[in-house]
Amino acid sequence: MSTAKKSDNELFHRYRNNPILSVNDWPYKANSVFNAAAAEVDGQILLLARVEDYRGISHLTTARSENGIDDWRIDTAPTLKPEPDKHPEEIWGIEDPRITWIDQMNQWAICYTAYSKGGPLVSMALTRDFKSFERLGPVMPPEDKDAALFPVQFNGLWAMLHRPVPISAMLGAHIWISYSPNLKHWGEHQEIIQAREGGWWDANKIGLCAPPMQTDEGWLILYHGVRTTASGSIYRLGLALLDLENPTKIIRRTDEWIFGPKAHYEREGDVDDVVFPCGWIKKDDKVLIYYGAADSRLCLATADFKDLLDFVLHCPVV
Ligand code: M1P
Repeated sequence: MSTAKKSDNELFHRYRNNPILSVNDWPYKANSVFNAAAAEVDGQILLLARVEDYRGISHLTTARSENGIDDWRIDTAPTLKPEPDKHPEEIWGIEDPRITWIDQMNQWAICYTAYSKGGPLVSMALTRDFKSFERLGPVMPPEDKDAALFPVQFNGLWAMLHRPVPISAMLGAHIWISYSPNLKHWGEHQEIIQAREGGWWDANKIGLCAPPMQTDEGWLILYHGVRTTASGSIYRLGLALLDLENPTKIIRRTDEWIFGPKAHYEREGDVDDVVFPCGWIKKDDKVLIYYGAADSRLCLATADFKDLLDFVLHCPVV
């Protein structure tokens, strides 16, 4: 893969020909294509992209590629559309999916944001082929988003990371873990990664990006931190490591961000200064992140898996 030189302090190299997908490639009219989940399906890279239409309502559409870089084959119509008649919580669209392969169920689980009249909430669907979907409906009430499942059970329970938002912004928005016996009913809620305070890059509001990645050292977590400035928010990325056996326990966390908006396609768009990956793929010794740039287009960046792990392992013990 041909990549651009990595910027200072960043572990990821931007793909030289970013963006990899935009509305210019889309087979039907759309305002923006961004925040895609990613999975390796039948030897191909599948992206489940958030597509926003000209009403401002989002749906999800798949794009498939042999090499995960170009020659994308895009569904000619929305793959997963909001169904407000059956699912009123989807009235204002469905957004920001994360995909996890559940070996035990022999299918993919998709966590996505359903935009209800009461605010954004976490919904879930299952699929074997990304053509037909079994909706499980809302699994967390509003406001809650940025959710993904772990691929395995812990003591017989499924686990999900998610980001509820408290009544007062003063309390900060943090990453929680919850457990379920059946993917439908969730409990044992616990806050595990806190947004920092004051001048930090991840002060006050954080959220999970891609689903947890299993490594020998622990569950590798990619999350975004939102810095509020006089001219708007800046979305940057950091890493954390959770205990393999007990993901409620956080082992390490990066103090510095590892990737942030720098390229023009990340700095300018419908929402400036946003990098927002909902999917990552480990391919041999590389990790590929697929990220929404400025809420407008889809981009790719790669890192050495070893560099990511070394970096987080050299960060302070939490
Ligand atoms: O505009 C930036 C992002 O804002 C929201 O993310 P979060 O609630 O985690 O801050 C989402 O609307 C997301 O889709 C969007 O990219």
